Amino acid sequence: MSTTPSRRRTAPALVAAAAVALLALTGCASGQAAARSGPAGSAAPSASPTGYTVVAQPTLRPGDPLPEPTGTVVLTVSGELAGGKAVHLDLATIEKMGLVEYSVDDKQAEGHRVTFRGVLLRSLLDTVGATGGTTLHTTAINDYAVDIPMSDVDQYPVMLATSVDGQRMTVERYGPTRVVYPTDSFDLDPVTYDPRWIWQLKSLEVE
Ligand SMILES: Nc1nc2c(c(=O)[nH]1)N[C@H]1C(S)=C(S)[C@@H](COP(=O)(O)O)O[C@H]1N2
Ligand SMILES: [Mo]
Repeated sequence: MSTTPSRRRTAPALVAAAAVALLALTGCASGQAAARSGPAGSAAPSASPTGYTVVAQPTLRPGDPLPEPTGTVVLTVSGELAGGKAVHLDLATIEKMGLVEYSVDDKQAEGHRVTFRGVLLRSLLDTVGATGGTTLHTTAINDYAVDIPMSDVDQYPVMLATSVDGQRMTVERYGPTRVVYPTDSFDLDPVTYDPRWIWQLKSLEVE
């Protein structure tokens, strides 16, 4: 059984990101070089040095008992969980784990720049007791499947989006939930990372 304190790995990455952003703000050349700049004319990276803006603090936190779903179950989390058994989540429960947002160019699905709002995957995993593991095996409603290394969620503000541009995402619109990567704020090679933008997410298995 792994006792890896994965949450702690988040801190250095965020501190580093903040330092880079501060250097950029002060106009330091090396800081500017380190911060990713998009093509000329594209929107500036999200205002926050962490790459996301906090919209709502969590009201459901790690260690709190998880409420039984009252709405439609949109996501099942299984595998290496502190509670031992799989967790079934509705949108309301997911959104109690704290809401963040950031904008990205969603070339692959929406086809343009949008703002996603949702919960950080790291927060969701911590709240359901998935503090260990090295891989997230994910599957979608259409049976698309992809593995997300746990290091992604520790290093980057990978989001489980529950809305896009203020609207719920239907299945036709790649919902009800989708995994989103912070491509505005971090230099993420599309060859590696695009396949990890799984939409119509159905399940996460922690291994
Ligand atoms: N649910 C679901 N999510 C998915 C896919 C899919 O088929 N179904 N394709 C993935 C792959 S392989 C990539 S590269 C990106 C973009 O897919 P597209 O180029 O087919 O739009 O979305 C990913 N997310
Ligand atoms: Mo792909």
